[in-house]
Amino acid sequence: MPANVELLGIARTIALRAGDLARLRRAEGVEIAASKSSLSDIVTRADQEVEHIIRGAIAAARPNDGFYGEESGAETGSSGLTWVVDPIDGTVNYFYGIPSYAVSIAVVEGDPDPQTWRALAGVVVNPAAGEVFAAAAGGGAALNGQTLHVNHDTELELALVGTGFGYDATRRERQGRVVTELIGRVRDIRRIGAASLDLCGVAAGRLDAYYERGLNPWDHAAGALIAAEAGATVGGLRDARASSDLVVAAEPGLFSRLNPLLQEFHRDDW
Ligand code: LIP
Repeated sequence: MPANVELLGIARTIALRAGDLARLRRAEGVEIAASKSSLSDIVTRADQEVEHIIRGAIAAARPNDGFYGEESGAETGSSGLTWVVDPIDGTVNYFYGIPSYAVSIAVVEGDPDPQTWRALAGVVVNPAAGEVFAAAAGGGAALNGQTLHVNHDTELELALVGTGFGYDATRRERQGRVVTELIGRVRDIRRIGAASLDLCGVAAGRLDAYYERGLNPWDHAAGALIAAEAGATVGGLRDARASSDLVVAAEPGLFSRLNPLLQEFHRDDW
């Protein structure tokens, strides 16, 4: 089994190359290739092209590892490791030219299931901002080589909380009602539009907390490790691990104050 820092090096090299391509394609103009779960859930030709080069580079570097990507699906490997990839997280931002999108690459031990995997290394590159967030399990988290630490001792009423909304209109309405319940109890809400950058925002102290329901594994695989390595508590509903039911990341004290509220607001299955 390679060391986590070796895996991180592979992830970083590939993510930087993928980020350069994403930025180039954005400058050339972005075309929608298809829509997925709804008309607003788009995939661009750049998403597909970027994932293609990521998948090829990982196969060349780690031919026996598994792959699980947003656009090209899953392939089981024989090594016990799986690369979990969102080629362009924040696709709608990318399509509109909003400079908050990211290449997210993580490598996990075990099945690509957030309920059971052990994340070993993760990289989130925001090409528009020239920011590289990275973490190896047990090795801390960094932004462009500078060590990251979450905020601490944040009271709920002074917490800046990130969240996001799904592509299904009915779910978005429910998520909007959760924001209505929460916004008067915290400092303010931010909707950045890319879960990986939200989670890296918690790691960097740009957000005190982040939560979202309905995320796919590739949305949070790398960012959750980066947040955890920067000192955040990362979890899901009640004592569950982060999953599509709910992803919550916050500095530990705030997590214990925020999580009961989020459990109450997400008590129903919707
Ligand atoms: C996005 C997430 C974001 C969520 C969006 C979308 P995508 O992922 O990163 O947090 O609010 O609805 O799911 O689709 O851009 O890869």
